[in-house]
Amino acid sequence: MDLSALSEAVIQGNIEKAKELTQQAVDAGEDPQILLDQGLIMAMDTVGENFAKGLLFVPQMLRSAKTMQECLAILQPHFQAGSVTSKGKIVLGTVKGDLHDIGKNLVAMMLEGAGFTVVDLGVDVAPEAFVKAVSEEHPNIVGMSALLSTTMPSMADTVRALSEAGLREAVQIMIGGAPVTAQYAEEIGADRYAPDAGSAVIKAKKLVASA
Ligand code: B1M
Repeated sequence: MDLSALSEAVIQGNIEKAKELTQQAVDAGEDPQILLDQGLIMAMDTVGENFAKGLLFVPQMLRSAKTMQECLAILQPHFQAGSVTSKGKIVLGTVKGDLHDIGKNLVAMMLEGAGFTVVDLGVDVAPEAFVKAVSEEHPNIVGMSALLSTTMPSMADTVRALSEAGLREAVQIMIGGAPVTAQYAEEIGADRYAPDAGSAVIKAKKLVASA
């Protein structure tokens, strides 16, 4: 299926058109993963490139983000595996100072679909809030997302805060987000880096199994 019309609708921030095309594609039996990767995520990459080139501005970026979120809501039921027993618990959030949540929400959606219990702390999550959630929720994994190079250091602050609270050994830490790398994960003492939502699920399963 040609997904260029869907991508274009997301780039234009045309919510109604994008929803209609997503629904049509789902009804026609298109693989939700292909819709996601080749229709929606590729569109957001173009939006990011256009923003970086000064071809569009924050309000348009916001509109495209809203469009993507509405399309994701249509895809969400198709990623739910309906697992009964929890595979483990993950406390997840976008780090302090960072408001990007589409990738984090996608990671949450995929993990839930794979049977994990997800405690989503939202965006702009301070290290202390991660520490509080870990002491209250006793998760297997702490997941942090950052989309800005300026907010990545908050991941290191959170690892440090967990150590200072005596909770570092009680959890596995996974990080991700566009500017994040495996090397950065190693540098700050996180256990795993995942480049996308699919690998986040695979790595979460391995982390729980190895704990
Ligand atoms: Co912003 N933004 N943004 N933005 N934005 C980027 C990130 C940017 C790369 C655009 C650009 O310049 N090319 C740039 C960052 C540059 C940098 O630091 N390296 C940028 C900037 C500069 C900014 C502002 C500073 C702009 C301004 O105000 N001047 C501002 C900052 C606000 C803040 O956070 N304090 C800002 C604001 C915004 C909006 C609010 C308008 C909006 C976000 C809306 C929302 O999220 N609700 C927005 C958007 C939409 C983007 C782009 C266009 C798209 C992000 C996105 O949703 N991608 C983005 C450009 C880009 O990334 N191509 C950009 C789709 C999403 C599915 O991918 O989030 O990467 P992603 O998630 C992936 C993986 O990274 C991974 O899995 C996901 C799915 O496969 N992953 C994990 C993510 N988290 C993970 C966690 C894991 C594992 C994997 O484990 C726990």
